[in-house]
Amino acid sequence: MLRLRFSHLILVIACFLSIVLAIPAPKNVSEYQTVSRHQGNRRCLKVDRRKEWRDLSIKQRKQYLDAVLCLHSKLPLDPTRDATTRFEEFQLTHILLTDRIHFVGQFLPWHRHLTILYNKALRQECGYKGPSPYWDWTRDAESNQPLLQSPIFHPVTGFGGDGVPGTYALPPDPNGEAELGPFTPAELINIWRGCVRNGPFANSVFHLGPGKMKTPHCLVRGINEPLLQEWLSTARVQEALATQSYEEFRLLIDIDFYGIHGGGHGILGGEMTNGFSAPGDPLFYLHHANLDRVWWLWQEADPANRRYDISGPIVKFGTSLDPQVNLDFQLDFPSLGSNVTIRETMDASLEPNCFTYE
Ligand SMILES: *[C@@H]1O[C@H](CO)[C@@H](O)[C@H](O)[C@H]1NC(C)=O
Ligand SMILES: *[C@@H]1O[C@H](CO)[C@@H](O)[C@H](O)[C@H]1NC(C)=O
Ligand SMILES: [Cu+2]
Repeated sequence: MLRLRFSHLILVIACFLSIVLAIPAPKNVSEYQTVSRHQGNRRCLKVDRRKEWRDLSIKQRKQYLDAVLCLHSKLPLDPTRDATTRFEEFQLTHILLTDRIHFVGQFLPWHRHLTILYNKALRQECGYKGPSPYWDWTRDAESNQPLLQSPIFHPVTGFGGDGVPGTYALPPDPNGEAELGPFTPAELINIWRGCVRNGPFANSVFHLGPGKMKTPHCLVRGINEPLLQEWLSTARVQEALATQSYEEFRLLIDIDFYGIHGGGHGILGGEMTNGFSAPGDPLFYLHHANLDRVWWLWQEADPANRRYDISGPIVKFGTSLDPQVNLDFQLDFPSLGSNVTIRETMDASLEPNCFTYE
C-alpha cells in the first residue's frame, strides 16, 4: 500500500516535471505584462487582487506610499511636455484630456485604464508588490468616527489629513485657466483651505494645477465631511447598483454634480475638486478605483448582459441624439501608453486589466 502510493507520487512528480520542462517559460515577462497580446491571447498571468486601504497590512500601506513618492521623484518618460515628474505625467494626461473623458460614455472605461497604467508604473518603476488599494468611503460613512480619524488620512500610514487654513492662496488667474468650478469666492477659500502639513506628502511640491495652470504648490485639501453622509453612503452605492443599464448607471454617477463620483472629489476639497488637475492628490486613484469597483460589482452581478454594455455620447454633455460610443471606440493615453478600445477595458479578468476586487 505504502509502496504503491510512493510510486504514484514519483509518477505524478515525473509527469509534472516533464510538462514543466517541455514548456519553455516565457522570457522576461514582467509580472503584470501579457504573454502574447499580439496573438490575441488575453489570459492573465497574474491577477491584482485589489483591496480596501484598511485591509492592506501596515507594511503594504507604507510600501504603497513609498512607491507613490518614488513615482513623484522620477523624471517623466516624455520630456516634451510640461510634467516635471513621472507622477505628474499621469496628471497631465488627465488635464489635457479632461474635456473628452467626463460626462461622456467613455468616462468609466477611460478612468479604468488610467488606474491600470498608474498601478503598473508603481509596480514596474517603483517596486510596489502589494495589492492595489481602493478607498471605500462607505466604510467611513458607516463608522461613528470623525472622518479625519479614518486610516486613509493617517499621518504615517495614510495620505495625511486636512489642509491647514491660511497656508495656501489660489494664484491670480488672468487667463481663466484655473477652472475652479461654480463656487463663490467664500466657498473657494473653504475648498482650497490649505496645505496638507502631515503625512507622506507634507513636503512634496506639485507643479501642475490648479486646472490648466502651472504653479508650484503643496498638496491642497479642504475636507468637507457633510458630503460623506449625503453622497457617499451605502444607500447611494445601492442606488447605483440597482440600475439596469449602463446608461442609467453612468448617468447616476457622472451627471449629478456630486453623485458618488463628484462626492469623492468634493469631500477632499482642494485639488480634488478640480476637474482638470484632480490627479495631483494621490487619493484620486483610490477614489477612482472604488468607483471602478462599483462599476465592476454592477457588471459582475449580471455578466451576460452587463459586462459589455456600453453607451453614452462621445461629446461632453451630449445626449442620446449625439454620436454614441461603442465597443470599438478608441481611448487614448498620450505619453502613458497605447490606445485601447472600450472592448478591451470591459472584462476585468482579461489583459490588459487583470484585476479583481476583494
Ligand atoms: C527585460 O525587460 C526590461 C524592460 O522591458 C529590460 O529593461 C531588460 O533589459 C530586459 N531584460 C532582459 C534580460 O532581457
Ligand atoms: C487613438 O485614439 C484617439 C482618440 O479616440 C484617436 O483620435 C486616434 O486616432 C487613435 N489612434 C490610433 C492609432 O488608433
Ligand atoms: Cu477624471
